Amino acid sequence: MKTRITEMLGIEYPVIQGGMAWVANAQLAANVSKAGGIGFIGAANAPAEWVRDEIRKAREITDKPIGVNVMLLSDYADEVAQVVCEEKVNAVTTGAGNPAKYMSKRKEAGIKVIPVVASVALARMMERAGADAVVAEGMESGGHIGEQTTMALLPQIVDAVQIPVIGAGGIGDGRGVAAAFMLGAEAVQMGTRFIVAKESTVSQEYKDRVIAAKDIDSVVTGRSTGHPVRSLRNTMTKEYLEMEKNGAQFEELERLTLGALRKAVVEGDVKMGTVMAGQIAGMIKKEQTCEEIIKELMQETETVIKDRCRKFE
Ligand code: TUI
Repeated sequence: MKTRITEMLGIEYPVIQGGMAWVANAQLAANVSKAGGIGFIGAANAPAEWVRDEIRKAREITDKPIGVNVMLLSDYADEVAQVVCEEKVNAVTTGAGNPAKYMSKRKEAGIKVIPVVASVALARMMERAGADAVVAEGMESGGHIGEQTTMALLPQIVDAVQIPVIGAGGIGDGRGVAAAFMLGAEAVQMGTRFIVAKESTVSQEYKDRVIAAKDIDSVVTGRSTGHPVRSLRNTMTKEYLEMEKNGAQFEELERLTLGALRKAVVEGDVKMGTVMAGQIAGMIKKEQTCEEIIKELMQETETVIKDRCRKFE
C-alpha cells in the first residue's frame, strides 16, 4: 500500500505507532519499524538524555526509520527538541499543544514534522507553519484527548489541508484502517493495540487489563482541569471523578495522578495507577508480536476493502 505517508517516511506499511508515555520505548518503537511500520519513542515527561539513549538503543535494533513524540506540556520539551535534531531521527510527532516554535529547526535538520491535532483550526495552522503531515486524533484515543470523534474530525481535516493526514483514535484492526482510508487518511496511528505487543515492556498487569477490557471500560478524567485523559476505569478514576464532581482543586487532583502512569506501567498497580488506553481496548484479545500485529492488520484491511467494495458492484 503506497501513500504519500509511506513515501515520505520510507516505510512499507501505512502504520504509525503512537508515542505513548512510559510505554513507547526503544524496544517497542524499533520493533514496529522493523516490522515495516514506524515506531515513535514517547518522550513524555522524560529528560532529554533518556530520549537520546532510547534513540541510540533503537538504532542498534534496526536501521529502519524511527521517530520521537514530543509531549509539549513537558518541562523538558525544549531540550528534547534539541536532542531529536542532534540525533537526526526521521520524524517527530508532537502532542498536547502547538509545536509551531520548533518547526523551522526540525525542518533544517531534515526531520519530518507531524503534529498531532484535535481540531481543524490547529491542522490549518500547522500546515501554514510548514508541517509535513498531521495526525488527526479523535477522542476515542487513550491518554490526553480532544473533544471530536475520529469519524467527524478526520474528514473535516482532510478537507481543510493539502498535506497528508494520518487517522488516529479508535483504530484497532483492519476494519478501522479501511474506514480511516475511506475518510481520506493516508496512514493510521495506533497506540492501544501496541501496548499488548510481545515486545512491549509494560507490566503484565497492564497488558492483562487491556486484554480484559470491555467496550465501556474507559473513562475520561480531568475535564475540569482542561487536560482530559482517557484511561481504564479503576479505583483511581472512581476517586478522581468523585473529587471532580465535588469541585476539587487542580492541586488536589494532581496529587492523585502524579506518577500514576508509571505506577501502572512499571509497577503493575492497575488499581491506583493510570491505565491509559483507547476505546478499542475492548477489541484486543491477545498479545502478538509487532510483526504479527502489522501483518494481520494489513491482511484484514485488504480483505475488508475488497469484500465491502464487491457488495457495491
Ligand atoms: O498527546 C496526546 N496524548 C497524550 S499526552 C499524554 S501525557 C499527559 N498526561 C496527562 C495530562 C496531559 C498529558 C498522554 N497522552 N495525544 C495527542 C493530542 N494532542 N491529543 C489532543 C491533542 C491536542 C489538544 C489540544 C493538541 C493540541 C491542542 O491544542 C493546542 C493549542 O494550543 O491549540
